[in-house]
Amino acid sequence: MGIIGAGPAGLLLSHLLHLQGIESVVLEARDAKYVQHRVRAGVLEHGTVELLREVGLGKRLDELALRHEGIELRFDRRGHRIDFLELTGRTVTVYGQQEVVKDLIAARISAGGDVRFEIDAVTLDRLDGDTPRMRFRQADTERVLDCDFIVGCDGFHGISRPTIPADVLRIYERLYPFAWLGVLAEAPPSSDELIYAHSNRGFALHSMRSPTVTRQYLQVTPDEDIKAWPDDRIWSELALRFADDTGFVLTKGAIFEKGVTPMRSFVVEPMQYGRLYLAGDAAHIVPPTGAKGLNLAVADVRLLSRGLAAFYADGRTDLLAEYSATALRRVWRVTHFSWWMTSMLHRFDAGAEFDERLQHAQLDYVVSSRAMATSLAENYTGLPFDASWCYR
Ligand code: RFL
Ligand code: PHB
Repeated sequence: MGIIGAGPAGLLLSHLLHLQGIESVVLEARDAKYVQHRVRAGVLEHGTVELLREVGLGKRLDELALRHEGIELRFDRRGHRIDFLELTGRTVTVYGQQEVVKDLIAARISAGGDVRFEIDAVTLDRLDGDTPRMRFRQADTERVLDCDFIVGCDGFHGISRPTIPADVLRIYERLYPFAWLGVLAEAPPSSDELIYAHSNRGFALHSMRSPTVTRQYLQVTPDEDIKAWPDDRIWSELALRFADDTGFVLTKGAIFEKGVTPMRSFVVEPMQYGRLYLAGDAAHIVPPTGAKGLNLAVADVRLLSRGLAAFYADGRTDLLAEYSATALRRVWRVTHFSWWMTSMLHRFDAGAEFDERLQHAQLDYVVSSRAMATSLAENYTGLPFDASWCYR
């Protein structure tokens, strides 16, 4: 098996295959340090955590992660709690993506796994034959690897998806007229749970990584110049957007990481071509408002590993043949949820008063209807892998 990309999708797939006795080679463009320190997602769904535990990756997670039983939606200077545990019996877990990646790399290394970093110029061919081929450059040497299957886990900017002939792929995309400015700060969380705040100055999110580190985001323009955001401006803007009538106080601290993330929804169909499969961000991107991207990558590789295990154990090809169709049902559910959360919580163009009224009506409904709150909670904590045939 050839796997491109040592992000969460590629590394977890390699680990799951190893547990089934299937060997894989993972090719990664960056160095190991970079991959382990890239700051991204923070929220793991219930099912993601259960899976990580089941496959022996729960030790550090259980020591370091924070269990969250709900979130707060804040608007009109008032907070409203959505109680996930009470509504769904499920919780989410706050654990940085880079910690998941560290755990995965450690597991692959201790099992003697073949993960190669700093690999250049990966190209793919013979995808429609029985032995798809990867060519790449490793330490200035050109190499060729013939595989049974290749899985593109190389993220949104990878080479796998563009290798598929354009007339085979259908792309669905939505760009949003804003981005997120994200910071990590040495500051204890100002709330026990995440706060999603809708304000007339724009959206803000209060999240965390540990009892001493907060992760916070501000809605900004897509072309925002990060230099225009010295730390003081970030803190005062966060304070304004989180302000409520109970005197909420935001604890400040030293900001040690800052970045701007554009927002888009993107889905490609199908997620397979010949013996090439796509998983994770290589096949789809969601805006981060629903905290779904990493969890969706995990769901893809879980499904794919089952198809591959059935192929190697019994020669079955049906699960592999259905991979794209099955994965896409969850992908579109999550795409809808992420779009819905994004649309409800952000500020769109000034002057769009009709839209603002609609957002408000929707927020009001979510926090006053048990049915709507349950729908949010069910999606946020993650639809179970076995909830019905369609989310297998
Ligand atoms: P990744 O993590 O992008 O990994 C792809 C890997 O492929 C490598 N690569 C190549 N390697 C070899 N040859 C090439 N030609 C290559 N091209 C690329 C890259 O170096 C990289 O190592 O994709 P993967 O594994 O599919 O994982 C997806 C997640 O990383 C992503 O969905 C999440 O980070 C999204 N996301 C969130 N997801 C959640 O579930 N919960 C969250 O709370 C959450 N918050 C977020 C997020 C993403 C964010 N950013 C920065 C995009 C918050 C933010 C701000
Ligand atoms: C994070 O902690 O990075 C985070 C939390 C919730 C989101 C997105 C990102 O919706």
